[in-house]
Amino acid sequence: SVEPAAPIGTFTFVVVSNRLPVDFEEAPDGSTIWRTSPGGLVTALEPLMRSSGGAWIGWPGVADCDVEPFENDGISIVPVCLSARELEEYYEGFSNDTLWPLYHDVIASPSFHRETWDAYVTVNRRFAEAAMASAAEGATVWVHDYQLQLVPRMLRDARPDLVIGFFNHIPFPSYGIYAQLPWRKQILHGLLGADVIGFQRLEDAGNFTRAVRRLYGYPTRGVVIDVPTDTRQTRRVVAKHFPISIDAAGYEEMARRPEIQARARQIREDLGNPKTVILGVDRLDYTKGIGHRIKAFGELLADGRLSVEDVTLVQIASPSREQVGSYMALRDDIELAVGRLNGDFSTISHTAISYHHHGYPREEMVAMFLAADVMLVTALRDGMNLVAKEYVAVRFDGDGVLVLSEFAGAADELKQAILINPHDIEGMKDAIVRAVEMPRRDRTRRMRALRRRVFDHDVAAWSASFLSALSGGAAVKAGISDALGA
Ligand code: GDG
Repeated sequence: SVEPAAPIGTFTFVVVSNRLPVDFEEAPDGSTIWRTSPGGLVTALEPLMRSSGGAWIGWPGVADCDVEPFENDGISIVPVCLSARELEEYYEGFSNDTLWPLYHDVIASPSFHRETWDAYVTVNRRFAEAAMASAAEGATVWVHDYQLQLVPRMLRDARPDLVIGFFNHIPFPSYGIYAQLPWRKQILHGLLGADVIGFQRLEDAGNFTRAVRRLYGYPTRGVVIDVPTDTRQTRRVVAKHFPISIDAAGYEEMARRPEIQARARQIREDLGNPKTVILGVDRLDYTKGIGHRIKAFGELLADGRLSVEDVTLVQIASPSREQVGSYMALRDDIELAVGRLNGDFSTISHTAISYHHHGYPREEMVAMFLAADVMLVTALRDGMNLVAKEYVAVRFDGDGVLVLSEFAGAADELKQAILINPHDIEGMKDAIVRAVEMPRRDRTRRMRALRRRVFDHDVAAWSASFLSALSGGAAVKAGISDALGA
């Protein structure tokens, strides 16, 4: 093997993501409390992290903190500290105001600022250095998402001994859009430092490979890209889709708990026992099509095709990126639309839209899924959309109708949902009415097929297939194959 040129650590499996899977909180007495934040990625990687003695590198969620590495629930946590200025430029700026809108087909217009790019490079380097200092010789390092696209190359240059994977959780845009990015070549170069680059959809992987051909002219064969090295050889890089999923059994287990079922009944009762409860659950983000959904619902009430006596729309909009200007404007737009619609259609006893700008505990989310007859996922663009899969996993009763945007990655798998184009308001209105009126037999038939898909392709299967593509023999050497059941 090649002699590592940088300091090396002791971990054979290292995960790098912008956010750590723990939340930092300060107790009233000034001491630090760490709370595990129950994201999908943690659930997916937890067993593997424990059995392989893995380390997780990431930002702890507060600016200017100075925290030493520590262990949480059997996982080693390595905090990367960021200043308030870096957060503004690297996270709110380049990640969320440049890359996020660009990669979501410019639904909002991306800003291009040279200073925020510089911060992106600096912060990516800090993450890469933390990863290197943790990774043992020959370790597997799995880097996540659009905030850290330069890390694979930084790792490869300093530590050619590492096996490097990258997974992009959001879409990768078509070349015509990607080409707008002033740093388009640097980002591709950064990603091509990985051995395997994973995407949600087949189309994302194709878009990436086409961009590599256009901007670098490297030869590609199917999922393989031959990347030239300094020594006039080529390195084989795989760019392939690995659709992410959820801990389906975990969701079903929660849904079967008597107290959660009781809570679901209570929710319906508190809403005035409408015939139909329609639900939307999203981060308050302009990619999620919340405004389009509200427009369609409002028109259905205005047309008299639905009535507030029978139908309530519950919209959970969890607070998100509240420091970014476009998100502040979005919140105003959505809340104006909700307020208008409720003003026009609600009665004293029936509210048209029950709107909540809150985050809820996961148990409460599961109870809402159980309480909802129709689930609306109307994203204008979405890497995957886990909410769609969670709804399906929860519905062990075989009931419930999923209305799903074609522009969410989940639509590639969840074919038995009612698929919609959220830009087509008439089409969306028809789909909602169809969902509300669907006979029980059809609901069950569709839900059964959807559930089969989600349970057969759960998050454990996702991480296993990514890591086996990454490793071939390397994961076996590193001793992480046992944890995968290989
Ligand atoms: C990115 C990509 C891709 C939401 N509100 C609450 C809450 N949630 C949970 C949901 C779900 C998760 O957050 C959101 O995941 P999504 O996939 O729907 O969307 P993004 O946040 O945009 O995620 C996306 C994903 O990464 C994974 O690769 O699917 O396309 O954009 O799990 O249930 N959870 C709780 N309270 C809330 O109020 N507990």
